[in-house]
Amino acid sequence: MTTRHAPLLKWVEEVARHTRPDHIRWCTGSDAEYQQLIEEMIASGTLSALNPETYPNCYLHLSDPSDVARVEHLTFVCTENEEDAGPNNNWMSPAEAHAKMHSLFAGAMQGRTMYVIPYCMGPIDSPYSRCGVEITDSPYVVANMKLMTRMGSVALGRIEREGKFVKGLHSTGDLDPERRFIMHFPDELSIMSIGSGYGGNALLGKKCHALRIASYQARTEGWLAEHMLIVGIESPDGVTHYIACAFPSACGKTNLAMLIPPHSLPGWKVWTLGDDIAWLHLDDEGQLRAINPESGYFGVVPGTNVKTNKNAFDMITHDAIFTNVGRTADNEPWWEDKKVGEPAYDWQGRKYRPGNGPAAHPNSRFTVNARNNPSYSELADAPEGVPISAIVFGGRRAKVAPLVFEAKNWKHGVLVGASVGSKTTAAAIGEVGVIRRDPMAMKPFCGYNFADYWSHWLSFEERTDKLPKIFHVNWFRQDDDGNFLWPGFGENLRVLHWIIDRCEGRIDATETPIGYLPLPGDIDTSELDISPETMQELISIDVERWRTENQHFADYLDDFGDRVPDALRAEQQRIAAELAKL
Ligand code: GTP
Ligand code: SPV
Ligand code: MN
Repeated sequence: MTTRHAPLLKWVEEVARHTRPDHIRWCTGSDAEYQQLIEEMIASGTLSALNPETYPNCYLHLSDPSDVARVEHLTFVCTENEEDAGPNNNWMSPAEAHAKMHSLFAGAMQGRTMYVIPYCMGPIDSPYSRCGVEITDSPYVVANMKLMTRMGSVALGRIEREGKFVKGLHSTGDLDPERRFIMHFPDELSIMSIGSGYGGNALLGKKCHALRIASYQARTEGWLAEHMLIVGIESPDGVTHYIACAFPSACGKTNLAMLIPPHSLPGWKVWTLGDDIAWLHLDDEGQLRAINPESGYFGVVPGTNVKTNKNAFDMITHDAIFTNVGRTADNEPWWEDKKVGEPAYDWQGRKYRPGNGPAAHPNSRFTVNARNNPSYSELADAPEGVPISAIVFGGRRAKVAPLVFEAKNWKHGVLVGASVGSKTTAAAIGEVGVIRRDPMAMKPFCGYNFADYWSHWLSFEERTDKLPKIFHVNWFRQDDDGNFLWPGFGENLRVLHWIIDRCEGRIDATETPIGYLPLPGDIDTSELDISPETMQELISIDVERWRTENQHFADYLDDFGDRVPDALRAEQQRIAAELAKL
């Protein structure tokens, strides 16, 4: 296989001349090709097969111990003007970045096979979908792209018809963190990544294309590329509301997207459309619609068990790739909080010893096709996407943020999104557990200046009068001993129930400067082991803490100077003034 698309052919030839692979392989995306790659990786030691009785077609990959998460400090947005990348991004001039990458890629693929992966982000027939081609020397990347995107011949067909595609060049290089960079050239629709084989650093269709490059394109084209799950909530009367939720990395998107309703909410059903990324467009009627550009999941493994997320637990018992988990003596994958089995080996392949730390790396991941998920919605393949009733922001906050509140209007909702703060997690290299500003859960993923991004969000109000309501949730409130106050997981449906009731105008709420809070009793707590006092604490605000929070946000906006939209400043000042009066 090759292509009749001349610019693609020319680029592939140029890359091959420069990186000097032994072989070039155009990927068709067939099941046979996947199986062959798996066998080659088993032969080379890149993968090992897990227990074929209990985990059929499941494989384990152990990455280099220095290559276990996204590297935000080595990720750059390369625009001509530094201001266009904004203080939220690392910036390098395109000329300097090209020079650096050119020398790092010289001969990088010698002795290796170069794979050419045409892929389509989004349903293959959707006008909202976009294509790309990733060139990589990692067969592990090819296998993951097969599970997570529509890749191969179908995507190449669309590229040949449309002509336009995002160019992604990837090599694992020598895995030396000193020679690891992830560069984005939004004006050239191109990405270059070297020195890592892990997740978002290497699967270029995901964060690099579907968020950083796509957000940049979306701004000029009038849509949004967001770090959001998409879930359908069907009430017992048969009405389904689609909700898009933006939570930072490892803050609960996958879990919410495939939630199992608790016994106390009989007749409710949950449908998964996506667990990580949403592309949002206004349709001809002014309705906001979402598609999921991905077709598989790259999800956090630790914490997944029958109680927390049975859908995920079941879907990773077959046809899955595990990265950096431990293993039991009978060759099943093992991770912290799995609740069954015992670890025999850890994620570095060593005999398990508690003194060496957890058996599974905290950012260990599973890769599966979305169709493995028992709650998969066929509408994930609908070219027109699904209509969105509510947008929900959230973060990991031990204090301050209540369980749920509703923004007063779109402008206020944009402030609620822009002021998201959350504890850092193991999804990125760096300190874990420190609060940082993570606007719209896009801090690591917005491909341009956040101030311009907030203006773009605000501009939707001028284009339609049918925008969804905006909410904020926090599943992670803790008491002074560090215990979670809210049970979370399946029980989060109780909060979604309140959100839907608010969207339907069925219930009232308490008005406060930060938004509308649930009235006591409106969040159903039947069958929950939670005291009325705790529940009251979860749905009220601590005025002093919110004054500090508002001031932190005001200081954060200062980093963006004059580019901050006036409407956002005005919202922040309104809230400050109202809080001062309490
Ligand atoms: P990325 O894939 O990194 O974007 O993460 P994500 O937002 O999809 O996070 P995910 O759902 O994988 O959850 C990450 C961690 O948070 C897991 O260890 C979960 O067990 C835990 N978690 C998810 N939902 C809840 C919840 O409602 N309550 C509590 N306490 N923990 C949760
Ligand atoms: C995240 O970090 O938000 C992820 C995992 O979803 S990765 O694909 O590695 O970015
Ligand atoms: Mn993510």
